[in-house]
Amino acid sequence: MALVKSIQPDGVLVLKISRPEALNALNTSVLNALMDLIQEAQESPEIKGIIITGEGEKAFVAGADIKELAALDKGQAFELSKKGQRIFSAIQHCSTPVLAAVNGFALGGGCELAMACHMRIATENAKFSQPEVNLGIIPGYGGTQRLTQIVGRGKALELMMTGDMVTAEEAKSLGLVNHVVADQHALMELALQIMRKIVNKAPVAIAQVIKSVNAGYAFEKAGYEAEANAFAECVTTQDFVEGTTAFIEKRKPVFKGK
Ligand code: CO8
Repeated sequence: MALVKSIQPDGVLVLKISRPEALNALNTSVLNALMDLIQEAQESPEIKGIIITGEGEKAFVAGADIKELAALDKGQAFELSKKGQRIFSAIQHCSTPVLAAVNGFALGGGCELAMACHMRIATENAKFSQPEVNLGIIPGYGGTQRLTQIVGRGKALELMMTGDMVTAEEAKSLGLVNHVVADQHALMELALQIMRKIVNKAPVAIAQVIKSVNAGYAFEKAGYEAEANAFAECVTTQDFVEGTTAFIEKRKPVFKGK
């Protein structure tokens, strides 16, 4: 099972993405399971809070599954981008609070997943980036919009154009992460502590905080549409073939601008 769920005291659901052989990369089956479980959790009166994390100490999620992406044509790329955007939007708009406990690499779609959550905490070894340009593509699960909202336009453009990784401490100074802790044990402890604090407040008030904050971003629909179209456009290039092939062959890509 690529997405493992466990219910903790106080009605906190922990969703653990578990594909350690691919550093927990998001393939279609993980995305589908995530959508189902988020919807189920939101409708369940027993679930009061949700924590999303990754299996192991190395990765939260190292991105979309590049081997799956490599086979996409333009239409499929557009559809997959829209699908991921819908799922991550369901997380952002979930009336049950959702916290990302980032236990290692949060790259590409992994960083986008963390940003869709209502808040993020991370271990010291966590690293964040939008490295899609190394593959000849761009973020396609809402990252162009959410990274810009969280860290501001200039820094978001720098991170998306360089593909640079930032450490957990740097991410905290950018406002991308709320708290940094030493290790995975401390991470789950803090995640549960924050969630317990929240779930003991008035649930209707919590849901209304989420709704009101999200209402301020209702204008961004055009940005998501532009992102899905732009992602699909990138998939038609030779640079995308070169970028994904180079990753699979474990070498540096040579881009030609076509
Ligand atoms: N997809 C698939 N497999 C992956 C991924 C991934 N994103 N990341 C790592 N893996 C696999 C590796 O291929 C490797 O498998 P194998 O053992 O079979 O060769 C295994 O995980 C371990 O990885 P490494 O050997 O590379 O481990 P290292 O410690 O040397 O490096 C890194 C760790 C730096 C994290 C490296 O694995 C890496 O750079 N990974 C890719 C990161 C990346 O580029 N992520 C972005 C992907 S694109 C994306 O997320 C787009 C989102 C929007 C999609 C929209 C859809 C339409």
